[in-house]
Amino acid sequence: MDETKERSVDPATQKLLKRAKEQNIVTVWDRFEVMRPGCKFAQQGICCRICNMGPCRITKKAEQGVCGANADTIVARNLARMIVAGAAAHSDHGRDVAHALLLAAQGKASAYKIKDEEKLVALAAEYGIKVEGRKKEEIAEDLANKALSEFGQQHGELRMALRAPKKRVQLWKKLGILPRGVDREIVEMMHRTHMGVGNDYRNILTHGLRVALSDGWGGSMIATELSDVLFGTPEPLTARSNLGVLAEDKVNVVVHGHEPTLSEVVVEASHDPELLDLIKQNGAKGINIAGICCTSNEILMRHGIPVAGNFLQQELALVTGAVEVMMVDVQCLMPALASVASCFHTKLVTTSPKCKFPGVTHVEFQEERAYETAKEILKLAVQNYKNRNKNGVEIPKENQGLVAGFTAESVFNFLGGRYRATYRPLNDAIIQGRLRGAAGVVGCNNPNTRHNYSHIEMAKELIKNDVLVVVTGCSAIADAEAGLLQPETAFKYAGKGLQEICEAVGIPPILHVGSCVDNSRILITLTNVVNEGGLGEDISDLPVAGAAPEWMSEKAISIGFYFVASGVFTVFGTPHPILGSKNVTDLVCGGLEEMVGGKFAFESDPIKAAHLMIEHMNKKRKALKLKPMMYE
Ligand code: BF8
Ligand code: SF4
Repeated sequence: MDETKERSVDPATQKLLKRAKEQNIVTVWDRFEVMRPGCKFAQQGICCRICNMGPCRITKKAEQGVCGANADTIVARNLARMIVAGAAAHSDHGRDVAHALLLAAQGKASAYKIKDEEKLVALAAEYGIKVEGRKKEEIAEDLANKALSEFGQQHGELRMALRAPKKRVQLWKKLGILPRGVDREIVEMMHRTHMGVGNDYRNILTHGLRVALSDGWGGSMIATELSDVLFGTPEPLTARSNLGVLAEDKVNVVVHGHEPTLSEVVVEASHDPELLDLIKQNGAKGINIAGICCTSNEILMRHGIPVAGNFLQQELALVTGAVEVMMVDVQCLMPALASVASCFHTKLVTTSPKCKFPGVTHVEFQEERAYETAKEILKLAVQNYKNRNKNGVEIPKENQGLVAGFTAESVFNFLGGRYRATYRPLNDAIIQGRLRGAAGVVGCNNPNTRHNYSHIEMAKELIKNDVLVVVTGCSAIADAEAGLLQPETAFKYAGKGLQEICEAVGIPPILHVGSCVDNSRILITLTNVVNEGGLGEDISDLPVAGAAPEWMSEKAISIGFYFVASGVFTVFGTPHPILGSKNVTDLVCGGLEEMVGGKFAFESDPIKAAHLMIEHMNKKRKALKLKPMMYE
C-alpha cells in the first residue's frame, strides 16, 4: 500500500502528506517512525523518575526501584499522574470559562453576553442561588463565583456530581470517591504519588477514580454548562468539514486548541466593518474562519464554523500554503507547528499566557479586551494575505457536509417531539428492541493507529448493529470527514431499527455532541435515561458503552476513568501504559467492575472492539430482561 494510505484513510490527508514529502516537510508521522519502536519500559509503565535516587526501571533482575517500589506501585503512580494531568487540563478550561462568565456578569468584559438565560436560571436553582427579582447579570455573577469556589473547595461535594443517579451517588459516597473539590483531588493525587507516600496500587487508583470524577462531573461539566450559558446552548445545524473548507480566494484563519473564549469573539469580529474594508484593500474576497481540534468543535456546535481537521491534520492545514494565521489557545498543539508555519507565509499566533512557543508571535488574550485582541489577530491575517504564494497553494477538494449541535437537551427534544422534551421515546426504543443501546465514541488520533480508520469503522459497525452513537472531539471530526454525520448515513449503514428511528426523527445515527469537555453531555444524557425509567436504577445497568479507539492524550485517560467510575464499560484502542503490572492491569480491566460497575478493555481492531461493546450491551439487556432485538 502507498505510504500515505497506510497513514490515513482520509484522501485529503493523503494528498497533503504527499505534498509535505515533496517539499521535505517533516510531519508527526515521520517523527513517529524515527521514534519507533519506543521504550519498552515506558510502554509498560515500569520506569520511575519521581525522585533523584532513580530513575529506576523494573526488570527481571531488579524487581524493585532503589526505594523498594515494585512494578504495581510504579505503574499505578504513573497512571494516576496521567489522570491528574488530564483532569487538570479539562478543569482549567472550565475555570477559564467560569472566569469569563464572572467578568461578563460584572460588566468587565463587554465582548460577552449571557446567551442562555434559561440554562442560567436552571443552574442557579441547582446551586441554590436566588433568582426572583434579580437581573440575569446578578444571577450569573453568583453562579460564576459558586462554580469558581468549587475548584478550591476543601470539604463537601461537587454540586454537579450530585446530578448522577441516586444509586451512583450513594456508591461514590460509600467508596469515598465523591469529589470534594476539583483542585483538591488533583493536588492530593500529586501528593499521594510523591516519593515515599502511598504504595498500595489499589488505594492510589481508587483516588484516581475520584480525580477523574472531579473532571467529568466537575471541571468538564462546569466548562460545558457555563459555556452554554455564556455562548448559547447548541442547536442542531449543518456545516462542512475537512481541509477542503479552506478557501482559495479568502483570508484563511485557522483556530486551534480547546477553549471557546477567544474563538467565539473571533467569529464575531470577523464581521467587523473595518475589517471588511481591509480585506478589500488586500485583494481578498472575504475572511474564512475554520477550526482544528476542540476549539473547532466549540464554534462548530454553536455557529456552524467549518472544521478544517482533527489532531493529526494540524500540520497539514499549514501545508496547503493557504493559511494566513493559525491562532492557537491551549492543548493538543504540536510544537512542530512553528517549523511547518515557517515553510510558508503562515503566521502562528499564540494567545494564552499558559501557552507560548519560542520565537512565535504572541498576542495575549484577556477577557476584558477580547474583541480588540480578536480584531488584532484578524488584521494580522488580512495583512498577511498578500504574502501568500498563490502558485504554491494546494487545497484538497474534500469538503463534507455534516450535522452537529446535539446536546443532552436538544436530541431528545427531537425524539420527544418539539414541545415534549422527554427521554421516553429513546428509552422505549431500547426497551422494545428497536435500539440495542448507545455508545460514546470519543478521543484523539494517534500516528500509532491509521488516522481516522478506527473511529469510522467502529462507528459504522455499531450503527449497523442498531447502536445509537454519540461522538465528540477528534472522533466526531473523523466521522464528519467520512460523511457519516448526515441523516443519509442511516440508510447506508444503520440497522433497521436504528434506521426507523433516524428516519422518523430526521437525525443522523451518529450524533456530534461537541468537544472533549462536552463528554459531560454524555454523562447527563445517561443520567436522564436512567431517570426516565424502565432501564434500571444506575448508569451501570444501561446497555451502553464507551470507546477511545485512537487515543493519545492524558485527557483521554481521565475521560476513560470517569466513564468507568460512572459505570460504563470502555474500550481503548491501544493499552494504557500499565501492562508491566499484572495486578494493575487486572484491576483496570477487571476488578474495577466489581467496585464501580465499569471497566476497561484494550482492543486495536475497531470491529472487534465494537463487538466487545455490543456483547456488553446484550449482557445488560439480558440482565434487564428486555425484549429480544426486533429485527434479529
Ligand atoms: O480534547 S480528542 S486530540 S483535540 S485530547 Fe486533543 Fe484528543 Fe483531539 Fe480535543 Ni480531546
Ligand atoms: Fe526509584 Fe523509588 Fe525514586 Fe521512583 S521513587 S525513582 S522507584 S527510588
